[in-house]
Amino acid sequence: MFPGIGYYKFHWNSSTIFLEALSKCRDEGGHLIIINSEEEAGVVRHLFSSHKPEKLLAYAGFFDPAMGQHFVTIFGQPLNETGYQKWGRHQPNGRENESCGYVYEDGTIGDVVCSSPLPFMCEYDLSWNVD
Ligand SMILES: [Ca+2]
Repeated sequence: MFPGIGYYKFHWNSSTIFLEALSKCRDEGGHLIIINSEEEAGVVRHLFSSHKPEKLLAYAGFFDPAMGQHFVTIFGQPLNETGYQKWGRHQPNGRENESCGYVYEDGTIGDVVCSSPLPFMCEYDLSWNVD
């Protein structure tokens, strides 16, 4: 729980493909993390540094559905409207074969092959445990 930002669950020890990560977050009542601010990127950095996973990237809630370098969130919002679009060095670089989004330990984002076994981060609305 990060006051004013949200609830997060870092499945840091998972080796999960993108679609499975997507449905696992949904099953838990949340969604794959979508970063909307520098503060939220700070949460990502914090979660990585406190868990120290073997793999330093985790699936996030955006992808490139047409594989044309037009990234949108899992809710269909263009990535450049989310308030945060800080790509890592040389990212996105996937062209046709890397169309799923991840967050890196430093809070930057990138694209990766959707069948890569990776950790993932879920996010929950702040009202999650209220009602
Ligand atoms: Ca990439």
